[in-house]
Amino acid sequence: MPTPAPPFAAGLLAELRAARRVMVFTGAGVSAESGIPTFRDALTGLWQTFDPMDLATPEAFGRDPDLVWGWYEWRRMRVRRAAPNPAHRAIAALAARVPGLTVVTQNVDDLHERAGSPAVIHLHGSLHQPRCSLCAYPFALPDAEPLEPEAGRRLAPPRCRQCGGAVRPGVLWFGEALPADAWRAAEAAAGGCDLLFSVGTSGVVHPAAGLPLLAARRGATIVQVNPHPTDLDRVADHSLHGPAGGLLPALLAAAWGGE
Ligand code: BV8
Ligand code: ZN
Repeated sequence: MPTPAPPFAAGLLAELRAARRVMVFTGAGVSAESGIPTFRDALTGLWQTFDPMDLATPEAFGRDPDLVWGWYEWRRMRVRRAAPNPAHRAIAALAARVPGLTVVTQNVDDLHERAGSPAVIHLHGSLHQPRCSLCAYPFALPDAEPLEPEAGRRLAPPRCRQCGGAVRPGVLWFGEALPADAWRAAEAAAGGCDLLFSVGTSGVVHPAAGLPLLAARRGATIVQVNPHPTDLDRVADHSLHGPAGGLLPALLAAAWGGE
């Protein structure tokens, strides 16, 4: 029996129904109920197993490409076996309710797309678009499921067909600049929305973490969905403390009923 959703503030429901341009900004927490470990949650967080600076940097890949490629293939295999959860599906369903919806994610999984969200903006790249680390030539991942390396087991990265360079994951590592077009689109969405959902992010990675603040400065209503408080609690108009997989479908049902 799912936990009954808390009554939502009438103001929140009215603002949501009146919103014409909505931005949904997500982090690893939106995929947590799909079984994908988040980075910083105690006990389950991937970073607990690894030091992020040991693996999610270009230097780490240069130093030990097999360890880094093995870790990302392990993560890609986890994502491939996972399914979108009710939070991803509620976000996809929101597109039918608001005229202008933009989904901006820090995640490198494809669960938003698999739930039906079109044109997702990936600020930190994707597990599904590896490329050559030397000439950036795209690498076509084989259809077969990746080898299941135990976390931390090494896998030699494939070689580029063009130049023989080592293929790297298509994600953005610490110290790398965000893709300019994605960042521009995300800033425009944050600066132009009436309402911004911040779902499942601890808000510690920049410059992505600045997007809800930009929206708030421009007068947007900020709705945070996270079981735990974050720095954004100070800024959000509404902080819904609970799992997104329960709260988002309940919020949409409360706002629009079964219409
Ligand atoms: C750049 C891809 C410049 C790889 C990632 C000091 C201060 C400020 C900034 C910096 C600094 N020192 C360095 C920097 C910059 C650095 C940075 O921000 N560092 C941080 C750690 C301090 N940023 C960068 O390097 C960025 N680039 O600045 O470039 C530049 C400019 C020009 C030229 C050259 C360079 C690049 C950052 C991108 C790093 N790549 N990911 C990979 O995936 O391996 S970041 C990684 O963290 C993921 O993308 C992830 O999304 C992101 C943020 O984490 P969250 O998504 O928030 O996940 P987290 O686990 O933290 O939180 C999950 C939340 O979910 C929790 O709050 C939890 O309560 C909640 N939750 C749990 N369950 C649920 C839930 N919520 C809802 N429902 C649930 N069921
Ligand atoms: Zn190459």
